[in-house]
Amino acid sequence: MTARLFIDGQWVAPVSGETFDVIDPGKGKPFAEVARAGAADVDLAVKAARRAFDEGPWPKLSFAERGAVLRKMAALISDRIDELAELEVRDNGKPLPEARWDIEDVVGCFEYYADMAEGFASEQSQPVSVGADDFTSRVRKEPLGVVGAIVPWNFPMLMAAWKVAPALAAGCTVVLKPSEVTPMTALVYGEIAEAAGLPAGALNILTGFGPEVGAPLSEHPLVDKVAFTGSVPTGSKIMQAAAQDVKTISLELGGKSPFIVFADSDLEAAVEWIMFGIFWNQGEVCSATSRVLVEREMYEPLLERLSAECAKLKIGYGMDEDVLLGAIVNEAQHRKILAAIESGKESGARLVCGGKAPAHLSEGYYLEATIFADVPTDASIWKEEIFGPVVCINPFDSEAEALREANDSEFGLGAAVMSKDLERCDRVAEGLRAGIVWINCSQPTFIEVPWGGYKRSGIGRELGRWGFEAYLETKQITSYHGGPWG
Ligand code: TXE
Repeated sequence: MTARLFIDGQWVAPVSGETFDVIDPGKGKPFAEVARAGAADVDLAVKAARRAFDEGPWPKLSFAERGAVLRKMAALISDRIDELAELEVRDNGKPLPEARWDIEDVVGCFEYYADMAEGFASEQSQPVSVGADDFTSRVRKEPLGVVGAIVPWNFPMLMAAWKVAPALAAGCTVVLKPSEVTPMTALVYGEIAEAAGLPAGALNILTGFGPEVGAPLSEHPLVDKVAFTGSVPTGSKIMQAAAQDVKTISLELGGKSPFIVFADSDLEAAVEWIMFGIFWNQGEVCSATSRVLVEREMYEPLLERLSAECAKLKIGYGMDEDVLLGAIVNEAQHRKILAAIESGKESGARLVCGGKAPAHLSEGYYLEATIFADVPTDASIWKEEIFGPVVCINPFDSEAEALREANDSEFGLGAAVMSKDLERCDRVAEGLRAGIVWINCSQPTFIEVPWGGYKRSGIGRELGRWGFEAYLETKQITSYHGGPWG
């Protein structure tokens, strides 16, 4: 599969014959070479997906038949968990146990949508009363068409699964474009698709760069929907490209997720969830707990405890034992985070701990766990997504102030609230303008519930039945029984 694209069930070289290196961020060195697709390959892949959709058999199978193929894919991925987790560590830099969770979640995602497809067949035709005696209507759910799935580098195989599994279960055909930064596990989907007996063209995989593959894919007139996870500027470009042909889109974009901690909270619980919320996956998480608002009484004690915990975090290569903070995904992201830290220092915020690359690691792209306190609310580190192990913490004096500060953001993906007063938690949860709100925790993600953001954090929802219906069209079929048919 190396340096090949997966198009129409075949492993093929890109039209240009070009390749590019994949870097292991934990070592800062190349470890693989993949094909560099371009617009010509996009055209071939989209046409293969179009043919597979228009001529079948994939969209014409029953939901239950497709469910069975997805179940096989889940089993095949499950058989390769160890290998795939290691590949994800080398590609992305995350610690091995976290990479294992990712792959386990990939398996869970394919199983979940296999179940959903199998249980969905009976829902295809529901009579609807239309209030006119001579008419009956029924509503059918049908696959939406050809999907361009464009995914980022923070959870490479999992973000692809969130799109590929429900899209295939629904009967769509897919062109998957992984991030150029982490293309390796996406290619394995091609092997899994072959082994599971997915028909040729139902899933196509193109490795390559955003402007060279993502842009022509989102502009291609034969694509019906673009499903995207990534940055706001790229999401906006995709939305503009999709507008040309009035394509359906779903966008899961950035965040600057607040966590409100009231002073009646258990201090250790707050420490645990904040540490997890911002340092899990090196903080390269769209819903990361990047802004913490702490009721003043607890502010200094919490900062002290968090700083002590940061000092204990083992930073290092993702394959090494006990590592909790792995490598930043690449040099560019490392540079971007360091620049954000510099701007934080210049803003007058207090650097509580971290703020630089750890001295003991001479190769790879590592950063210390970093905490800023007393952050001016107009500083860019308070407002903009950093996408790294950097948390900003400020005090508050009243519930109303906390809610106002939490909502004062152009983003609205995740948010969290912690208090022993559960009524207050519910009240605050309802007041938070975000698509995902956690009470007394932060980050746990379940496949059964919708995932997506308010405001600039995106459009549409993934996961659960919402993430399945996002790949279905809704058709009414209305029959007249009056006149000669009466
Ligand atoms: O994102 P891009 P990048 C944020 C995070 C990070 C920043 C930049 O703040 O620092 O984005 O990361 C493809 N048309 N997030 O540059 O560009 C690209 O090849 C179509 C948040 O990696 O959004 C990749 O496959 N596609 C985020 C995908 O888009 C294009 C996760 C995402 O890359 C394209 C990652 C174009 N013109 C980064 N240009 C989250 N919400 O989880 C690029 N791409």
